[in-house]
Amino acid sequence: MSVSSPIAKKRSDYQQPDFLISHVDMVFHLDIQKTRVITTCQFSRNGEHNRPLVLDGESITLIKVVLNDNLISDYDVNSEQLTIPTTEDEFTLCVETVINPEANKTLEGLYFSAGAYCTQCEAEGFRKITYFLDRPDVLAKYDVTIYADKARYPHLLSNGNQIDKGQLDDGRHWVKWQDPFNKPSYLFALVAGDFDLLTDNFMTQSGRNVALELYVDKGALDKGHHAIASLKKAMAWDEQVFGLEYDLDIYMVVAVDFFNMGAMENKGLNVFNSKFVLADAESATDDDFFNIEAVIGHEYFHNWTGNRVTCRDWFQLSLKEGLTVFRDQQFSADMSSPVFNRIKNVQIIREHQFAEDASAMAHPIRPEEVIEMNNFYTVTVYDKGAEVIRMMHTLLGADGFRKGMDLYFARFDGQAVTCDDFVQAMQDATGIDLSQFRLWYSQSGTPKVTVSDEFDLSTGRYTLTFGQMTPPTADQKTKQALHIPFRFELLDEQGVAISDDSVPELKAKMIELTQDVHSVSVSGLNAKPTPSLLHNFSAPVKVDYAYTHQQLSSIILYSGDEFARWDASQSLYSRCIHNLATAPDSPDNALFDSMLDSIGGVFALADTNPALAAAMLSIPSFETLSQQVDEIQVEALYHAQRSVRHLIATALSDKWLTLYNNQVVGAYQYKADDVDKRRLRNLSLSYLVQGDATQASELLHAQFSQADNMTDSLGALKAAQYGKLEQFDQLMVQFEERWRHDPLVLDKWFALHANMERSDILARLPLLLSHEKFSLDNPNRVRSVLGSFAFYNVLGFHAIDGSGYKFLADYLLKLNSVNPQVAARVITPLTQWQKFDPKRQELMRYQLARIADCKELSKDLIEKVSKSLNYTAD
Ligand code: B3K
Ligand code: ZN
Repeated sequence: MSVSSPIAKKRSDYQQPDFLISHVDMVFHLDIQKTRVITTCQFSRNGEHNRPLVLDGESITLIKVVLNDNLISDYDVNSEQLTIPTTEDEFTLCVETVINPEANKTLEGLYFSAGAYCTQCEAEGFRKITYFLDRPDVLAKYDVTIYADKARYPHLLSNGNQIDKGQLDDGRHWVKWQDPFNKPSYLFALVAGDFDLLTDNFMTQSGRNVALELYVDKGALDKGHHAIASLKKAMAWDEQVFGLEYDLDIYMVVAVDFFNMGAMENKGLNVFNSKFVLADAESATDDDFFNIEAVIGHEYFHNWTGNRVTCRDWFQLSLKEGLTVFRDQQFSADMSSPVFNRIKNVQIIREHQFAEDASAMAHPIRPEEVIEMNNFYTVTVYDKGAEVIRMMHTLLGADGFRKGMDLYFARFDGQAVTCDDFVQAMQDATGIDLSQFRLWYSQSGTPKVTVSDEFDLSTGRYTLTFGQMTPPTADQKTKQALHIPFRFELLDEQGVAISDDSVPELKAKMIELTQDVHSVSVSGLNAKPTPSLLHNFSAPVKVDYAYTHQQLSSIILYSGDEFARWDASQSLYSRCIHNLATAPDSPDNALFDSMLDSIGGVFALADTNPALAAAMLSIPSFETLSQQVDEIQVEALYHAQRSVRHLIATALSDKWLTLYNNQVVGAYQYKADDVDKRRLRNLSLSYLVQGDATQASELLHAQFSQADNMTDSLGALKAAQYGKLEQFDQLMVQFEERWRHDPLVLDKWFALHANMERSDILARLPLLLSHEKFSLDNPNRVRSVLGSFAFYNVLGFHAIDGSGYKFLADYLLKLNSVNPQVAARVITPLTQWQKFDPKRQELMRYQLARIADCKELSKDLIEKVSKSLNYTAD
């Protein structure tokens, strides 16, 4: 079936705005159902034309329009626009609107939840607050005055500096804020509520004192210290690495429980999902601590990459997001283990971005057309975008990249620019030709680099040939050769890297692939070397080279690149799993021996490089394995993955027990050494539950009852879930009792239930959804249940009777009218039907068609569902 879609906006249709705004004055009279907003803007006509002023506006009630002090009525207003027929070149327009924050469950615009007012304007939410030129290339200075009841909303916050405040006789008070920086409307923010406040300060490198303020739910103050410490680290890091200082006198962060995504970088007033702010040892895991530091860093780094220099239009989103993800990745790497961080980055690409490329949603990091912008905050724009920035870093070197960044800010500070402007700055600062490199911005898809080699024993000449090819994607049939920085080295029989300065690629340990085929030759060798390929994942590509098992083992042991060692371990596991999935009755024993041998050797790394050891001892996820095959055989692949785990668990059981017992950690602290130990300990436990059940059960119980921290409690629960021990249900009951008051911990509990492998999962899910603590209004909760199920409960979601797909579709139809943005995220696994068997494809498409039939379908879902249903393979 085919579905027609609303009209898409195209990147090529960009036009400058007809009018500019120099100043915005806003007055908010906050009321839960009837908030009055009075917006007064100074407009000027942009260029020679006589077109009327057309403002964006959605879900708001227009009260009055005053043009240059005259009340007017000759305007046109419809559900999306307000058109003012004026011929003036400079004028003042005052628009009064009324909005209903309580009814706003989309969590976009101004909304009221959990007793507080909060805004979210990116990408196009400001138009739900007032009529405006709601586009990122209209920059203005804002004055904002907020009126509200003082007792209920003692804190009234907006961007910039507080410049005035007062008290009314009726119990209300008001605060006036002024943001001295020009900004686009998507960076506007307002928060009003009763919070606990944690304060600190940061002295910038030029000696300015910045007040840091963290606003959290009443009683949660103790959980804010890690976020504040992370913020200070991020501020110092940006000064050291990029020479970038914070520019206002105050930096505020507010944590809220109801938020569509992680956080938002509003100028001077970040709003965060409390998941990425609140942490203490008892309730947050090491991963939570890590993520808080990363997201706090990410939003802080946006102050320069996004706020000071912003996007000309939303097609350029990767200009700020790809670059800021790259910056937060570098920050996290500097704060902990670089290789472990790099592995995490790559896992996201392999699990999710490659899957997006293979689906109907495939798009370049700079999309060409968009129906609903919120659908393009994707792993492609963010994470592949970061990989593209990283490739420039690789090609230009750290110094060249820094020069490029300096030039970018010198040229474009205070402006709204394009991805091309960024690349041009990088090129101009270094003289390095990036013309072909720009294709990464316009071409979608996962390039495949096929490597082959030949060795002539008589001459000692070894030739390595690289071919690149990008398969067609749903959005783009023909592809061109890309500029790919491909890092590699050659290992001799002893595992030593071969050096030959007469071969430039070998000297640089990198070949720049720019054509369909390249080759590199080395002479004077007495044996065929082992190529160790794609060091540090130098490009977001798939590599195809016919390694022997011995070669992979040799890379695992000897490669000079830690990432490559991990990658070889994953290739070896993948081989075993695919071998078992396709030939369960005749496994390749030599392959399995080779794998167990190599992996057995990795245990020795646990003392010297525990982060790398933990990563190498973990097998690839189902999602990663899925991207390695043309058609996913769900049960075969899943059971093969489990069998290989089981084999590793039982064949190396003594080693797992020793490893478990060796990880002795004192009272909880979030510090690298302890994090590594807890990771190894919990990894060991998850293997141990597959072996001697009694022994594992005792260990697990002891760990669960003695844990002084959430990492170990949850580690025990996950191991119990994994081992399908009866203990699991019992521990979950205890866990719920202890944590039912804490929403963030309860989310973990919901998620553990939703991704549990059990035959009655579809009967249990409705129980979860009717749990008194479940609400479709709460995005974190929805993601915990529906998201965990659809993304990670492989056997449940892909049940061959289609019940998993139907379950998801039923709830998406409900969520559609509550929160379309979250619905459009959670639908992702259903849209990725292309790689499944014909029967499942049909079942998945059937549910998509059911969703498509919904009369009131949001633009968010229409875009995803219609693309997915209209997809045809070549
Ligand atoms: N810029 C925001 C994301 C906004 C998403 C809008 N649907 C958070 C971030 O990337 O930092
Ligand atoms: Zn961002």
